[in-house]
Amino acid sequence: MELYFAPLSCSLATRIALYEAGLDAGFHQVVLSTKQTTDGADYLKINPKGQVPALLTADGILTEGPAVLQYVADQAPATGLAPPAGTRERSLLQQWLNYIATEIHKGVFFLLFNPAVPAEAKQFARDSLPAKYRFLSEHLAERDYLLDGFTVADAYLVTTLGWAQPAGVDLAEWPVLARYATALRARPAVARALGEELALAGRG
Ligand SMILES: N[C@@H](CCC(=O)N[C@@H](CS)C(=O)NCC(=O)O)C(=O)O
Repeated sequence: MELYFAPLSCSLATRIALYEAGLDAGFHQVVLSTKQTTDGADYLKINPKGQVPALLTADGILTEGPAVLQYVADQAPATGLAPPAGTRERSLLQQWLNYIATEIHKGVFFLLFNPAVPAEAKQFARDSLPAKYRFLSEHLAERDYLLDGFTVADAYLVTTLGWAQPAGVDLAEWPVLARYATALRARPAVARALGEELALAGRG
């Protein structure tokens, strides 16, 4: 498997999942502004959407973070990174992945980070975050993970929590989420993935 990624972006969740799963993978850094990989490939020929993550598998290219994360988890079913397909628990995992992708990732941070987004839209996104963080805080108040154990949804959520500070959101105001992020970042696979991508982003 080959992961196409950009440091500290949403593709970090897939790197975390790969390390949690103990799977071998190659990594190719994508420069999102030029759609080139740092090893000189035209990324649009690999993923015409030009977005990360993309995972090259023996069967071809797979895109969309929630799909990629579940694919990785399914390569290592014993790890419990995703509950078995067809169960209610698997639907709950998909519920979380979709919530993070649409409400947190695209609904807030995509807007806050994109320089082309007008200030009013950014403010709208910023104002929508407390209700979402309150919902997550209430869910995680008595739990260590979104589901019963660590899953790829936690890999995705901890990735997005890393965007709070650069977006000017003080996670200290959300102690449940701060505790959750700190605990997850202490997991060896998360620490390794985050450490590597911080270094690649020049923040190591
Ligand atoms: N729908 C895609 C969105 C992925 C996405 O937004 N990736 C961002 C990085 S976090 C990206 O590649 N941005 C560059 C671009 O959209 O051109 C998914 O869920 O995987």
